[in-house]
Amino acid sequence: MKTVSALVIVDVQNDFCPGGSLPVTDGGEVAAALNVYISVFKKAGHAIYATRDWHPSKTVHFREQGGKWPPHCVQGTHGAKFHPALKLPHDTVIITKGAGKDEDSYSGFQGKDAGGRGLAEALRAQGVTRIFVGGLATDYCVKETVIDAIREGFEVCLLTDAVKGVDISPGDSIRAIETMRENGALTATLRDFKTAQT
Ligand code: VGL
Ligand code: ZN
Repeated sequence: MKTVSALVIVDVQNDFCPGGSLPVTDGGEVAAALNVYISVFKKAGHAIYATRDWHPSKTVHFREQGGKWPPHCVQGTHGAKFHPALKLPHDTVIITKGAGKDEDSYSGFQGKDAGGRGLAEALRAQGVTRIFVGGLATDYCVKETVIDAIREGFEVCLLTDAVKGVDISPGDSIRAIETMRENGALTATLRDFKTAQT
């Protein structure tokens, strides 16, 4: 079967970056790495997807309603916007997730595109069989997105130089990468793409 690739960028939003309400240390730095991947994938003619956390102001996901997190990525706020350093092409497919007040979800595969299609359905409609995943945060949304992608039958490659984690407990991100590998994810860095191109 023909392999068709896509780039899936997970939750590179202001609230997950320094200055935001749930900042990942150096979260903004993934934008620079992802911009290089964006141009590599664009040149190859591959589709680009970007997920966004998109919560109502009250949701079971937030501490005040019994969840785990301080408010973040509230719909329509500055914190919910993609980080300004991330150069998303105009035809990026935006996947919105966590929009329901009873939704305590992490995976991009629980999100929907502008037409209401789930991520798996949208990818399949474009014939995508393999996804390359980067973004925030390694130990939450990236991990859940990768594991769901494998469960949905996609080949998955984690871009380890384009992810950063929350690390509430030290080592969470490293353990998350191990878990993704155990589930069948491959890993790569930009260097693999440069050598593949020459
Ligand atoms: C995320 C915590 C809460 C993430 C989202 O994008 O990894 N983490 N909501
Ligand atoms: Zn969230």
